[in-house]
Amino acid sequence: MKLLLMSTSVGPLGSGLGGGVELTVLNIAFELHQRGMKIDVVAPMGSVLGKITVIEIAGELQIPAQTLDRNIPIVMPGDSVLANMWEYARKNQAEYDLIVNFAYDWLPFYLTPFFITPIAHFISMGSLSDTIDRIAGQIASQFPGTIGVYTEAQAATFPFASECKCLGSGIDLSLYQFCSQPEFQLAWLGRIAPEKGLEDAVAAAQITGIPLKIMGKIQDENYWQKICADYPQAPVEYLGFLTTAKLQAELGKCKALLMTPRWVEAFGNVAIEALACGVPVISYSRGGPGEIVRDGQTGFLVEPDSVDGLVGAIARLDEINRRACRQQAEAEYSLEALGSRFEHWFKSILDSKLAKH
Ligand code: HBI
Repeated sequence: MKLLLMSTSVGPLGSGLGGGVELTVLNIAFELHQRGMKIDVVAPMGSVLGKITVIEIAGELQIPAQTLDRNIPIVMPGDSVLANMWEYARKNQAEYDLIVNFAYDWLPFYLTPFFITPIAHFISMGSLSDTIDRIAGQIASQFPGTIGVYTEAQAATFPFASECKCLGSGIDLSLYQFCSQPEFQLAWLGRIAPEKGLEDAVAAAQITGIPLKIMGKIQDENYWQKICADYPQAPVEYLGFLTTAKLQAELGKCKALLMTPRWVEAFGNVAIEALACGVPVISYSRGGPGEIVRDGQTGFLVEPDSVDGLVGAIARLDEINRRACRQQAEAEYSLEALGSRFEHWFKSILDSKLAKH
């Protein structure tokens, strides 16, 4: 199978601006390449992806959809990297059996009927805009089976929920070391932006007095500065946007990962990174983490937006067996399992395409 993966349009792969979907593109590309498929990735200038061929495209990045209101008109910069990426796809489509879109934008959906090569769309967030809901719904009914998502909870946010294929996620477990003896610290991972609710984790650190290690890309500087101003005494340390090797070494030393999503987190790749290190996950029971964490077994699910709930769960961490966390990651979130789910999805699209002719 020859695949062309069209990356997210909000930042180069490897920059962290694309959040969890960067990891998904990287993992799918590596795993399917491992299986002997021809994989090319089209992404904004500055993207790096190891041994996988990346076609770097110039142009202005898209505005992150989660920063915009639900019902604004479609916005595209003049020299749009997204438009340039899809111009490349149009010109080279004949070389590929399937094109896979990972951008959460109107254009790729709109262009789908104009292409000869079939296009699969992996949607990486819950419903954020009326225009995406509408155009993706049209594609879902015109090209059944071509919309993929992470979780049921994410699918449920869309009017076309029943048309979505739930693919879950996965990571290269060999990159994550199990740690049985944590230090007196907690972790928070992710893009530092309002929808991630970091302030609640900082508040919980202040109440419990347990140091909080914060890792991830500062996407919204004002938001980060406000947290620092609001919690000057909180025992927190920002470690930066780390490589997986450094991230898992720090994460493994933590008593738990705190997840505080304000939105319906589509998946929460950071949750399976923690489990892979043997780190229990304490998360608001919202979105993807609600389908990942086995409450009381591999972490705790807490009433959304309840800092007291986080504090109560932190007090119960001794109930959790850290080995059970690693075992869940191995059972459910391996790269092999993820690769098979995507490969099966792609083949079902090609089979139905052939069936049409
Ligand atoms: N916003 N417009 C737009 N396009 C994307 O591809 C996009 C986004 N916001 C966030 C995002 N992608 C990723 O960080 C998440 O899908 C994980």
